[in-house]
Amino acid sequence: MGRKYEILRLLDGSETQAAVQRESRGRILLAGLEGAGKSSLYNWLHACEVSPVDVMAETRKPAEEVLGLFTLLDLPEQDESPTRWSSYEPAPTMEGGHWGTEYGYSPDSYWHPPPSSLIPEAELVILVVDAEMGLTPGVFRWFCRLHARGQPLVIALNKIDCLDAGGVAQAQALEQRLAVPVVPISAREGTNVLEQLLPQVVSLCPSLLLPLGRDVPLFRAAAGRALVRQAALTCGLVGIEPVPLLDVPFQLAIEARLILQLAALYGRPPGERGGLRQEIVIALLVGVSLRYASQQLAKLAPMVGWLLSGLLSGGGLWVMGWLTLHYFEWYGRGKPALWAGRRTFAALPRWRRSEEQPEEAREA
Ligand SMILES: Nc1nc2c(ncn2[C@@H]2O[C@H](COP(=O)(O)OP(=O)(O)OP(=O)(O)O)[C@@H](O)[C@H]2O)c(=O)[nH]1
Ligand SMILES: [Mg+2]
Repeated sequence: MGRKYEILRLLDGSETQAAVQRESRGRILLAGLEGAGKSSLYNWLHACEVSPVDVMAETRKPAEEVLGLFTLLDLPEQDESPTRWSSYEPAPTMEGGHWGTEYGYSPDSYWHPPPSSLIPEAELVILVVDAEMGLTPGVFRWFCRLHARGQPLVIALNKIDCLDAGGVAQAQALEQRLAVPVVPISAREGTNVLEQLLPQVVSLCPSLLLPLGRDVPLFRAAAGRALVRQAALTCGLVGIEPVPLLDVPFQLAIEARLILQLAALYGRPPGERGGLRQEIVIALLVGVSLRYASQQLAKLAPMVGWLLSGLLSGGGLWVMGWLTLHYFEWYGRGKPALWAGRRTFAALPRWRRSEEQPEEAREA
């Protein structure tokens, strides 16, 4: 790689890329008793019918279904051992001398749920609870098991469309009782899912912001905006330091990382053939040069200058991040980039735009 690409190595460094790739992976366990609404929630988030929704919720299926970021886990209502059943749960019925013959299950397969040790690893657990059923002994037992594993846990109190007053009172009561966040939702209608449930997930486990944005198209733009906000805040704080130019490497690193994160969010990994290397450099050069010039000037005046510098830093990154976000947003839709910088540089001879653009984008 020639000298002119050295700056690319700095900005598009493999360490930053690897860190962003690590951030892009994650796992969320979507657990709940049968019929609680796991499949409905997954399908609503992904705007398609991927996981079958059962009208006959008691139908038995494999306990675990891995779908990208989410692992759907059916939790049987009954405890692991029939001998441990107590008076509040009915004993299994015998059908003509056979156990559960209508479903074709033997006592072993029918009554043995996955042991706790087989619950898949995840960064966070969403326990889906049927609001109409409430906190049954079965739900409570599984809650205790999942909670004891130490991963962050949020309860999605589902089917609130069937309750009066949106299930707010039930959610509060459950939250007080179990001391974990409870979000009332309707998986069927999508009520509170994007507005409350996913933000709650991210606040419990911030590293899931990027994977969630990647996996859930409806949440992508919100995740992008949150990433831009976080980076702008960090950049603003770094920009307050008083020594001119000392902050520049840090600012560049924050900026490059943000672009890599946004690229990962929209499934455009830098470094791929015809990838984003040039775009990263253009973003950094165009967005940064004006900002740093004014910032370094501002540092000549103490106190006010430092604050001004921090504001310029954070504000500049916010504008650049916002433009980048829109660029990816439009690029993903196959439309021409809105970003003026891209158009300017599109005329450069080394710009291998034709190799990387989707067919519709080239036609547009
Ligand atoms: N009213 C209402 N019904 C819902 C809601 N979410 C799910 N249901 C219904 O509840 C039933 C079970 O939903 P599923 O999404 O299949 O539940 P599940 O947890 O995946 O069930 P299993 O895969 O059998 O464990 C279906 O009839 C859904 O239509 C909701 O928010 N409101
Ligand atoms: Mg299901």
